Amino acid sequence: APQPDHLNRELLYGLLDSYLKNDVVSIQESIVHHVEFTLARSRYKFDTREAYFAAAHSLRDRLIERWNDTQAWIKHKDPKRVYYLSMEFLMGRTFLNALHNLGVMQPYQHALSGLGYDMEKVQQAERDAALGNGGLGRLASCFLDSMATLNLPAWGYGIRYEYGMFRQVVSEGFQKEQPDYWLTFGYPWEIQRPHVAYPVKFYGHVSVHESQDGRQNFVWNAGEEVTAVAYDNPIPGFKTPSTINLRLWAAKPCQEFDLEAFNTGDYVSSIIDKQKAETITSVLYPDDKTFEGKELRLKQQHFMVSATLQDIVRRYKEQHETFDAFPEKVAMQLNDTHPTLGIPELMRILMDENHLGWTRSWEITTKVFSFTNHTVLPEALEQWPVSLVEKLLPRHMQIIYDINWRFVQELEQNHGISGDKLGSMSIILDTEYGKMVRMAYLALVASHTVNGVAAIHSKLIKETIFKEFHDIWPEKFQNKTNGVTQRRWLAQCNPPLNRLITETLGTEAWITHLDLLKGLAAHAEDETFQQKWAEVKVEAKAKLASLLKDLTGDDLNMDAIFDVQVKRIHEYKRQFMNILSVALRYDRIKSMTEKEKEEVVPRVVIIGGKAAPGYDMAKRIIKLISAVSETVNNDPDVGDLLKVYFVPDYNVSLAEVIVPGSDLNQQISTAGTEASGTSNMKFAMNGSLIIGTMDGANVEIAEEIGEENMFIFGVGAQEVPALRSQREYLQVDPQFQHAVNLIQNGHFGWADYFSPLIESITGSRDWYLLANDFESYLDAQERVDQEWRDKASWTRKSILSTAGSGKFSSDRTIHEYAEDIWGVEPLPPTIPE
Ligand code: TH1
Repeated sequence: APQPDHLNRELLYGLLDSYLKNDVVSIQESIVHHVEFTLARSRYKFDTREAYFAAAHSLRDRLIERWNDTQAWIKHKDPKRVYYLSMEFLMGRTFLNALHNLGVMQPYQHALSGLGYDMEKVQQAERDAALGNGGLGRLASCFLDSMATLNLPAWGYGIRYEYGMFRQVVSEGFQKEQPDYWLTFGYPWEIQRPHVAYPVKFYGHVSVHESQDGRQNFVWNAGEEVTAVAYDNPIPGFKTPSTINLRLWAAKPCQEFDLEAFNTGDYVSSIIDKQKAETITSVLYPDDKTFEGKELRLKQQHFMVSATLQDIVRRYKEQHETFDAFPEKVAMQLNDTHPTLGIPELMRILMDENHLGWTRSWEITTKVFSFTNHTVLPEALEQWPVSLVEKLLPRHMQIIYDINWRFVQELEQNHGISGDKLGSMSIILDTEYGKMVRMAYLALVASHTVNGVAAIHSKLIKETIFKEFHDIWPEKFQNKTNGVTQRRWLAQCNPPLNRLITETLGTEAWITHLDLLKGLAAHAEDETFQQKWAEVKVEAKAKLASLLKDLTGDDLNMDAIFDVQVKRIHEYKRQFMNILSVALRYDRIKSMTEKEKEEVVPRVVIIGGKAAPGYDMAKRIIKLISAVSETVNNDPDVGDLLKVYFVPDYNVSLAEVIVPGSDLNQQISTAGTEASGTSNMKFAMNGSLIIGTMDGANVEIAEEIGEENMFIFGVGAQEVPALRSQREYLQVDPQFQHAVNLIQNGHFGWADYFSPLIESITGSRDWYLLANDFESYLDAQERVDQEWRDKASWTRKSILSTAGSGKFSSDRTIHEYAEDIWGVEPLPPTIPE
C-alpha cells in the first residue's frame, strides 16, 4: 500500500475533510453519543441544557475535523500568515454561527426535533462569550469570521479571561455589576492544549555579559514566572472548509518549584503563592476608553504578547533556519495599543535569545507590525509610568529607551527637528508625576502602517493626535473603514429578511458578496415588495416586543416607532441628549388635549448599555433613563404614545434581537468623537433608519445610502473646536432649557442626584455640546415623526438602507487589510484539478 508520503498530499487533505457524516441519523447518533459519553448522562433522559451541550460537542467534532485539515494544509503550503493580536474578542454565542457557516442548520434542526428538542430553546441555553467591552472587541470577532470566510491563513490571539464583561443588573434604576463566571458548565467550543505552553517572565533584573566576539549580551533574570497555556477556538468560514484558530492564553503556575522555599519548610504557603499566577487571566478590565494604569493590566498585556510571540517564533522556526524570511512569512496587527509590548518583546527575542544585532532586529520588527488606532479621546490613550514598566519588565524598558533614543536621533538628523518639538514627539513623556511611556507613539514608530477605522477618523488622527508623525511619515497612514460580518448580523439574526433578500435577488451570494444588496434598490418603489418588506419588519419587531414583554411584562404598541440606542454609556455618545428629548416629548404629550394626542406618532424608546463601574457620570445617566422610564410608563395621560425602556445587560445576543427589531437607531455622538461605530452598520443592514450626526462611519453610510434616507443633524467635526471655545457665550435653546428644568425641578425625582449631570452640560462645561446640537436634534426627531406618517416613504428608505449597506461588510474591510497592509493572500483549502 502506498505510504501517505507517496500520496498526493493535496488529495489526502481533501479526503480527510469528509470523515464525519451530516445526515440527520448520523447527527442524532453523535448527539446521543455525547450525552452518554461526554456528559455522562442518561441517553434516555436529558434536558434542554444537556441537549445544547451534546449538540455543541457533536458540532465541535465537525469543526475540529475542518480545523485540523486547514491547519495541516496551511503548514504544508507555508504562506505568509497574519496574526491579529487583541486583548478583546467579543464572540457572543457560537452554536448558531457554526451551524450556519458549516451549512448544517437543517439537519441539526431535524435531528434535534426528532429527539424532542426545539432548536430555538436549545440555542438559548448557550452563554455568551463576552471577552470584550464593546465595538473594539466585537470588531475583532467580525474580523475572524471574515478572515476564515476569505480563506486567509490567519490567527487570532488573545486572553481567556475567566470572568468576562460583568453582568449588568439594574436595581431601582441603579447599575449593579455582577461577575460573569462564564465557564461554570464548561465551554464546549474550546480545545485545551496543555502541551502548547510557554513560560512568561516578570520582574527581576538585567545583567550584561561580554561574549567572545566582544558583543554585549543582555540576560533577563526574572523574579516571577508563570505558564501560558493555549486554548484553541476553531473559527469556521462560511461555505468553505477553511477553519482558522483563535488561540486564547490562560495563566497557570509554572512547573519549576522554588526548591528553596519548599526546603525552608513552608510547603503550604509556597503552593498558595503559586496559585497567584492564575490571577493574571482572571478578569477582563471593563473600562471602555478610560485608561487605568493598573499593574495587573500591564501584566495581562505582556502575558498575552509574550506567549503569542513565542508561539509565532516557534512556528516560524519549525520551517525556517534563519530569520531572513520572517517578514515575508509573518504580519502582526495590533488592535489598538493594548498589545504594543509585543514590539519590545520581539526585539528582545531577536536580540537576546537569537543574537541578532539591533539593526537586523529592528529591520525585522518594523516590517511585521502594523497598528490600528480606535479613538482620539485623550483619556483613552495608554501611558504607562516608566517606573512601573521598569519594575515589571526591566529589559523591555531598556529596549524602549533605545528605540526612543534612535528615534530622537533620526528626528534631529533626518528631519531637522529640535527643541520642544523633539520632546512633544518623544515616546517618553516627562510629567510632574514622573516619566510615562506613550504607547501609541511606540506603536507608531515601530509599525510600517497605522490606520484609523473610518474615513473621518483617519483624517482626524493625521490632523490631531498624530499630526507631527504624519508630517514626517505621511506614507505610513491609511484608512480602513470598519465593517461587520453579514453572516451573524443579517443572515443569522434576521431569517425572514434573509429569505426575502435571497428570494428577491434570486441568489444567496450576498452572504459572501454584500455589494449585491444594491440590487434591492430597484425594488424600493415597488408596492408589493414594500408590503413584504414591512411584514418582515413586523416579524422582527414582534420578537423584540416579546423580549421586552419577558423583561417588563408590558405589551408594546406595534404601531409605534421602535427607537433604539444601544451601546456603552458614555458622555460623548450622548445618551443624555436622547433622554432629554424624551423628557420633552413626555411634557408635550402631557399638555395636549385628547384631540391633539390623536396626531402624536407613538414611540417606544429603547436604551441599553453598560457603564464602566468607576464612571460616575455614566451611572447617573442610567439612573436618569430609569427615572424617566418609571414616570413616563406609569402615566395614564401618556398611554401607549410613549414608552421608555432601559434594557439591562445589553450584550451580543440581545443585540441579535434588538437590531433587527428596530425602526430607528440613534448614532448621535458629538462630531469628531466616535471613531467609527459599528452598530450603525448592523442597523442599516437590517433596514433600520439612522438618526445621527456626521461622525464616524455615519459619514460614509450617508454617502452610500443617501443623506436623504437618514436623519442627519448637528454641527460637523470642523466646527467643534471653535464652538467649544465659545461655550460660555452660546445662546441656550429654550427647549433645551425647558428639558433641563424638568429634571432639575424633580419631575422624575432624584433632583439632587441628577445635579452633577445638569452641571456637566451647563455653560462652559458642556464639552460634548449637547446644548448646541439640541435644537437641530429635535428638528431631526420631528422629521422622523413626519416620515413615519408616510408608511410607503419610510419603507422605501428602509429598503434603501439595506441596499446601501454593502460597503460595510467586514469582508471588504479584511480584503483591504490583506491587500494594503498585510500582504497575505487567500489559501483556499480546495483540491486543485
Ligand atoms: C471603539 C470606538 O469607540 C468605536 O468608535 C469603534 O467603532 C470601535 O472601537 C471599533 O473600531 C473603541 N473601543 C475601545 C476600547 C478600549 C479602548 C479604546 C477603544 S476605541 C478599551
